[in-house]
Amino acid sequence: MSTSMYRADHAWQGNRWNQDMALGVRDGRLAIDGQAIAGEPSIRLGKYVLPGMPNLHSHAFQRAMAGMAERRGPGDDSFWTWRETMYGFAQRVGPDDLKAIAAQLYVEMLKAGYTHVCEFHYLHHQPDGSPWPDAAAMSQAVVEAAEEAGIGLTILPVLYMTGGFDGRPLGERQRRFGHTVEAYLRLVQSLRDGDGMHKTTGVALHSLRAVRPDAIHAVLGAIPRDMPVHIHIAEQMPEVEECLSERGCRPVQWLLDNVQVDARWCLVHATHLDAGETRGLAQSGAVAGLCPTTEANLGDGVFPLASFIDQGGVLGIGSDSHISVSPVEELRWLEYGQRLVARQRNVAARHAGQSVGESLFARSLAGGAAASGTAIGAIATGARADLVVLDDLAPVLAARDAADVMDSFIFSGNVPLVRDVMAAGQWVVRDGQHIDQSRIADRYRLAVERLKA
Ligand code: NGQ
Ligand code: ZN
Repeated sequence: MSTSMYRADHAWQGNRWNQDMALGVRDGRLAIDGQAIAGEPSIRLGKYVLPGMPNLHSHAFQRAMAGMAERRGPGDDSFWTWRETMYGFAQRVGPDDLKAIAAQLYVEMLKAGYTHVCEFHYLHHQPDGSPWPDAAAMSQAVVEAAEEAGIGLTILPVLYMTGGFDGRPLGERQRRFGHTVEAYLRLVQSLRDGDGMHKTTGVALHSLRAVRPDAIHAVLGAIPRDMPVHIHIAEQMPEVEECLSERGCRPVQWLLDNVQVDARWCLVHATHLDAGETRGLAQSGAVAGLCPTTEANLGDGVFPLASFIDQGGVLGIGSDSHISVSPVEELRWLEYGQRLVARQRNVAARHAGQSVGESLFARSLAGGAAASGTAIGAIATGARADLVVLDDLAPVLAARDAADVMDSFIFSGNVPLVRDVMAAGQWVVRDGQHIDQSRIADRYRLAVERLKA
């Protein structure tokens, strides 16, 4: 296969803007030759070219209920009342629905500048809890949706076994999520067969509430050492308190003390951390998976960003419940949550002169790539060719130097500044439009109307 040559006026590389960069794309991956030479045959991508952002946490089916849990119930609403609404919706979703919803969601992600998604997938079985004739039917629906949309996928089949820290059985509406360890490992193995540049299989433990210690150890002992491992860890205070009373320590501490937490781990919603946990998590090299718009929407709490960064912690972003689908909004709210609590400005920039937008963008590329378990998140030789071209004619970028572009992109835009998106060397978004968006949106509408009926 031949190499296609592109050039960018400014390319985000190695945590900074490099000027006049030549980018080769071959077999879906990048080959960087260095500075573009004027007059050399190549296609100009645009003025500002970024690596696509990995989205490290998604429950695709929840996209179709976004906005449907914002009406007050009889008492005080909370994460737990939202979860009841979500369970009610989840009951009705079958493989075709899931494929239609996920494909629409992934189109939206690409248009917003995400080029990879880690799908934390636990809607495994039929509504009554029995397996589909093809036990992997729901996972397969996710895989096919990602292929249709053209987004990179880390499929994380989720192990879900118990309804709480005390080991109580799954509730009636959780039965669709359940597996034995043996059946779970069979699912993981069957999904690994199709792995390649576009798809990586990892594992996910739903939470310490849902997986007993012996099952955690059994899974970790059975999978390759380099497989990504994701877990929901400390999102809500009631789960921190339940962990304290059942296990005598907080959830992040329990994990750090009982398994080898390292760079292949992603701790999603590591929201509630004491000082020791913040240090331990930062030193472990694991990724803190932050989902600021969902965490705000669900009333979770605020992550200790400044001290985590200061201790060398790794972080990435996810859109989780998809109440919003945009890396811009995740990063903006990550910073704004800190400002509101600390009554300070420019929190994610940790030294004088540093840009908040650049700090957050660079960190979430690196953490997102680590959580995805594949070579993405950088404009570098060998990385998958996932590129985002900004709309440099957008008024909010007028008169901005490269040094101010990231902050303007993250903080000042109200319309998407993403113009073109390349995923694995293929154009999937041109001029703000996804190449298959009308077919995928039409099918999505039919699916959600069917689910409503
Ligand atoms: C989930 N979502 O699995 O979809 C969870 C809620 C739970 C978020 N944590 C359910 N945002 O944690 O039990
Ligand atoms: Zn989640």
